[in-house]
Amino acid sequence: MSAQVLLRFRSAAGPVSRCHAHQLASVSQAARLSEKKLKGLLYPFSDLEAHLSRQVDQRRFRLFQPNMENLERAEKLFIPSPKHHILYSTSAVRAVHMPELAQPEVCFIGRSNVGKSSLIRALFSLAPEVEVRVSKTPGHTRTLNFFTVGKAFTLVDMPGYGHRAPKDFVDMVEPYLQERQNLVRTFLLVDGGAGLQKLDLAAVEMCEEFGIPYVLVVTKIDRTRQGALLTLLLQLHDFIKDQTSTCFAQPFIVSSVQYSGVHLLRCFIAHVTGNLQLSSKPT
Ligand SMILES: Nc1nc2c(ncn2[C@@H]2O[C@H](COP(=O)(O)OP(=O)(O)OP(=O)(O)O)[C@@H](O)[C@H]2O)c(=O)[nH]1
Ligand SMILES: [Mg+2]
Repeated sequence: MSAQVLLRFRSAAGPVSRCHAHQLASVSQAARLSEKKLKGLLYPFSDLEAHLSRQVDQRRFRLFQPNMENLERAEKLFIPSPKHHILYSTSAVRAVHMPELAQPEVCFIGRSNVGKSSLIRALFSLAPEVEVRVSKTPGHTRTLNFFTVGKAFTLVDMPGYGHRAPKDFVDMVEPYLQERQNLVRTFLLVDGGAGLQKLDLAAVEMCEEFGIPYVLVVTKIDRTRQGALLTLLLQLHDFIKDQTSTCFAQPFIVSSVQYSGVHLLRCFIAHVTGNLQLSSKPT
C-alpha cells in the first residue's frame, strides 16, 4: 500500500471497540441532548428555519427527512460486526486498477480541502478501526480509496480538484465517474464558507454531462454564519432547479466536527444504495 494512501484499515480481526467514537456519533448517544439540540444535530436545517421568510417554501429543504427510527435503522449498516465487516479495501489511480464490485457504490468529490475525508471519517465513526486521515494541507488524498461496508455498499473517497490536485486528476476521476457501472450516487461537496466556486461549477458540469445522479453537500457548517448559510442554501436551491437535471433537489448540510447532518447522510446513503426502505411515519 502506498505511503500516500490516506485511509487505512488497522485491524480486521477482533471485537470492535467503539470507545473512541465521538459522543454524538450515534443517534442513541445523541438522544441525551435536549430536544432542540438533538433536532439541530439530526436535521440541521431545523436550526435555520426560523430565520427564513414565510414566503419561502420550506418543504423543498425537507424532501428527505426520515424519522429517528429510520436514522437508527440506517446507522446499523455503519456498525461493524463479525458478519458485517467495514474496511478499507484498496486504492486505485486508474480504472483498470479499480476493484470489480457488484454492490452499489457512492463516491465523494469536491475541491481539495473541502472536507471529503473528514466527512467519511465522521460517517465511519462507529467503526473506529477504519482510520481515515485528514489534513489541513490541500491535496492530501492522492488516490481513489475504496471502502467496503459488508455486502451492502462501497464508499469511495476521491482526490480533490483545484489547489494541489494530482496532475493526473482528470484521467483518474473522469473515467471513474463516467464508466463505473455500480456507482449509484455521487456526493459533490461544497465549502459552506466559500460557496459555489468556479471549480465546483466545472464539477457540476461534469456530472451533468455524464448524466449521473449527484447530491450537493455543504460542509463545515460549524464555521459558517447562519445568515451566510441560509443565503447559500437559497442560492443552491435556485441553482439546482434552474441549471441542473440530475442533481437531487435538496442540498445537504453537514459539520464533520460537530456531527450535524452526519446521521441524516448515513440514512440517505443507506436509502440510495437500496439498503433501507423508508417507513412512512412522520418525523
Ligand atoms: N471546522 C471544520 N473543519 C473541517 C470540517 N471538515 C473538514 N474540516 C477541516 O478541513 C481540512 C481538510 O479536511 P479533509 O477532510 O482532509 O479535506 P479533503 O476534502 O479530504 O481534502 P483533500 O484530500 O486534500 O482533497 C482539515 O483541516 C479538516 O479538519 C468541518 O466540518 N468543520
Ligand atoms: Mg481527502
